[in-house]
Amino acid sequence: MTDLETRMGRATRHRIEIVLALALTLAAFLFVALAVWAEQGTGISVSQAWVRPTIGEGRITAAYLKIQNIGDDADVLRGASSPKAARVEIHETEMTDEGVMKMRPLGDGLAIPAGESVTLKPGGTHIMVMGLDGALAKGASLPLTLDFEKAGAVEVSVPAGTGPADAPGEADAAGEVDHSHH
Ligand SMILES: [Cu+2]
Repeated sequence: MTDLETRMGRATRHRIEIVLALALTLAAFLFVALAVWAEQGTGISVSQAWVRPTIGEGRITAAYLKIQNIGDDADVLRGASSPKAARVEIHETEMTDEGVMKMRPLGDGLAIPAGESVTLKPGGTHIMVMGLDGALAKGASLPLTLDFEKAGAVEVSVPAGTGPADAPGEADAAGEVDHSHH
C-alpha cells in the first residue's frame, strides 16, 4: 500500500465516521420529535396510579392516580371501565353537615384544565371499582380504561399497593421521590 492509498483510506474512514455521527444525531432528533408528537396526540399523561388491594371477600376498592393535561385544550374524564370489574365510577368525597364523609359519583365528569394536573387521592376524588371478578392482592394489577372527552380512551395498568410508591418508576419520573436520605 502506498502512502497515498493509506491517506485516502484514512480520509474515507473519517468521512464514514462523520456521516454516522450525523445519522445518529438525526435519529435522536427524530426520536424526541416523535415522542413529543405522540404525547401531544392525547394531551393526557397518567402517572402514579395505584389501587388498594381488596380486603377479605370484598370485591370493591378504589384507585388513585395523577392526570396531567399536557395539551392546549381542557379535557374531561367522563368515566372509566375495567374488564375485571362490573362497574367503575368516578367518585368525589364530601363532608356532610353532620361531619360524615360521603362519596358520590361525579355527574359531569372530572375537568382537567389545559396545562394542569389533577391528583386523585384517598379522602378526595377517586375511582371506585365495584364488582371485581376476584380478589386483588398486593402486587397484582388492575387494567383500567379511562374515558376522556378529547383524548379518548387511555389505558392504564394499575398496580395494587398502599400508595403511589408502588407504581414502579412512576413517582421517580415525576420527581416526587425524596432522595435526601442518601
Ligand atoms: Cu367511592
